[in-house]
Amino acid sequence: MKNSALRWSRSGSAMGVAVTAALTFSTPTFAHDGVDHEPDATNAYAHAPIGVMGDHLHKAGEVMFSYRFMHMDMEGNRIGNRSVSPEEIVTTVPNRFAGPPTLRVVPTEMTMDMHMVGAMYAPTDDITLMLMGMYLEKEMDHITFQGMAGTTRLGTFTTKSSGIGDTKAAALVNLHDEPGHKVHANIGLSIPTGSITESDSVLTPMGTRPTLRLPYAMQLGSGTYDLEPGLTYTGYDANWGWGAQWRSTLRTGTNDEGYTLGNKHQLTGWASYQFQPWISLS
Ligand SMILES: [Cu+2]
Repeated sequence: MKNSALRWSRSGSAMGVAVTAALTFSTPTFAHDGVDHEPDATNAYAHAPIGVMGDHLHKAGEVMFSYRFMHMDMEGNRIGNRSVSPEEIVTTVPNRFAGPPTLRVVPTEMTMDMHMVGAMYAPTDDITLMLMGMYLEKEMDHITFQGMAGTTRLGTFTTKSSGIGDTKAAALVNLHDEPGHKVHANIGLSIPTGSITESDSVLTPMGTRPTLRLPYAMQLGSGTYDLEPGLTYTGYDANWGWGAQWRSTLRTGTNDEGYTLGNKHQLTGWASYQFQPWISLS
């Protein structure tokens, strides 16, 4: 009963901040030949925004290590586009499970910190291999309402989960490369290294504090091997860079806990202007 009330019904406003650092090594043979002025991966504006994975290929022999940090914050609850208060939820939103007729525990805020460590290596000019591991810290704040009905606030509680997330492996395959325009395929696999059995103590409407399995959003992985196909286009001229990426996450099978997360389809576009060779705005 209480577990059902912990489900993150709809995310409200979401915001994020991100930082990234990357280090590229290339063997002297492949280091800047100086023949053309095409941006390579060491130019800041050759990169897409941080949320975009696998946006660039490397030249044969190049190795890149990267660290990215992302912070995401989701606050409030919505039904459709309308913001709803915790009081409205506990008096109107039906509890789909056994127990009180409406939800009695309402999530109010969720934050996630992601630390991502990545490595890229290009065996040839046309193929770049990627491996990425991540460490996640998640927190969710809730309000618990007293008893089976009514709007008396009993108290608040925060659940936490942290640990390694799913590991991503990918091959980026060049499909088209001419000055100013590049297209590559992303062939990715997400390996279920993240835990799906995280639990924490919750405050129930009866005032007890049992330890329960956390909802899907608070788990650290999907629990399934996921295929991540995609297509990336990048373009540039003297000072501008732009691009678009389609990426899907297709779950395979059912995880050990007997569920499968939904498939995801994302389309991202970006543009950036180069002020200095080492900084860009996007
Ligand atoms: Cu790279």
